[in-house]
Amino acid sequence: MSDAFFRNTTRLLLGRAALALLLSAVCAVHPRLAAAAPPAPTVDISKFAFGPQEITVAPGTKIVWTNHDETPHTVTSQDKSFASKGLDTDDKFEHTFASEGDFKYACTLHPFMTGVVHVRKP
Ligand SMILES: [Cu+2]
Repeated sequence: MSDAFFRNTTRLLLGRAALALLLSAVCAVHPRLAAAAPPAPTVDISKFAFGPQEITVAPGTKIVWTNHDETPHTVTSQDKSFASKGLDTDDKFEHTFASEGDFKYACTLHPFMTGVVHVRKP
C-alpha cells in the first residue's frame, strides 16, 4: 500500500519535473529564435535630412524611419504608395516594400528633404 503510494507520487513528481524542464527549454530557445531575425533597416531623419539618403533592400523588407529632429517631418512617396503622418520627435514610420522598383520620397513640409528606396531582388 505505502509502496504503491510512493511509486505513484514519484511518477507524478517526475512527470511534473519533465514538464517544467520542457517549458524552460522552450522559453530558453524562443528569444534566441526571435533575435535571429534580421533587424529592419532604419533611416534616420536628422538635421533636415534622411540618412542614408539612398537605400537598397530586397522585396518584402520593412524599413523604419525615425525622426530625431525637434521639427516635425513626413515620409511621403512621390507615387503616393506610402505616406506618414507628421512625425514628432522620436516618432517612427514603417513601410514594407513588397515589389521591386525605385521609390522616391520627400518630406511634404520641407520638399528639399528627399530620399529614395531601391527595391531589388538580391
Ligand atoms: Cu521635414
